Amino acid sequence: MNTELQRARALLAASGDPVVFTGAGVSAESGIPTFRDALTGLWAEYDPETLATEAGFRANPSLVWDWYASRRERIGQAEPNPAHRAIAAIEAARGRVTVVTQNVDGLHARAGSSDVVELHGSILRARCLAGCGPASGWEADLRSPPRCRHCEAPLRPDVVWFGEWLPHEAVAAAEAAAARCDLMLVVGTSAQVYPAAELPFRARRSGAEVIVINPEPTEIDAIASVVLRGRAGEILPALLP
Ligand code: BV8
Ligand code: ZN
Repeated sequence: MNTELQRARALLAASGDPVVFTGAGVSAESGIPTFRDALTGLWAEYDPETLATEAGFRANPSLVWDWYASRRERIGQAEPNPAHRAIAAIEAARGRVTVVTQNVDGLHARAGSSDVVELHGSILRARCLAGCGPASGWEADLRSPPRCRHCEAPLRPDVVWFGEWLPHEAVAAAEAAAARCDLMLVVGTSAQVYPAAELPFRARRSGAEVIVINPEPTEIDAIASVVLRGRAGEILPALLP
């Protein structure tokens, strides 16, 4: 076993309060394209940062809704992969492990993680564009935005779009976890989207060790105690006792 993996195993074994921070890469081996790869087919010519915005939705509700509907269908056919399961196994072995995710696919919960902070909401829920009611589930086969039954405004996916504030309770929980943990596993994120990408730096400032798991280099590598260059579905199971 290589020394970096041995060091990471030792850090996890010694940790009293590990937190896992994940991005789209943790779901890649479930067959879910990472965020920037998600724009294929009909949406290939669109920039996610314009499509994943309220203005983009208001300009073309059916196009944006269909993009989310197709992603949601794909997620419905996907299964948690060994990375999600290894994270749930860490919790099963030690009790509480907070998972702070940027993903909207719900796969951590489906793998068995019970303390999941969804910083960017969930594609599995929808809410009224006019904000008149709570989020709810939506039927998968709708091909254009359903209407709110209270005010007739279109429903929108219950995700955080670019230019929108993150849910304050999720931000508070994520910041508390980053401040409290003695180890943060940073898995499958390009760390380009803020304020989420701030969290590993916050954990480091609070004295936590940081382990990065990613096939590609990221800005978080500079503050990492260990960088494991590879895929989460292979590396995370190898960290378990
Ligand atoms: C905000 C939900 C305050 C939707 C997402 C100008 C105007 C306004 C805001 C900004 C601006 N300029 C910058 C900003 C801030 C902006 C931002 O950060 N932009 C970036 C692009 C620079 N942030 C925001 O707008 C946030 N809100 O700032 O509010 C505000 C309020 C009002 C006015 C102004 C400001 C909101 C950000 C949330 C956006 N919503 N998702 C949806 O999903 O459709 S973000 C979306 O992209 C994903 O959720 C995800 O978080 C992100 C992509 O990041 P990753 O998860 O890291 O995925 P990525 O594909 O990038 O990387 C995958 C990684 O996995 C890679 O490193 C790869 O190597 C690795 N990998 C691949 N395979 C594997 C693997 N790793 C391990 N194993 C493998 N097998
Ligand atoms: Zn409404």
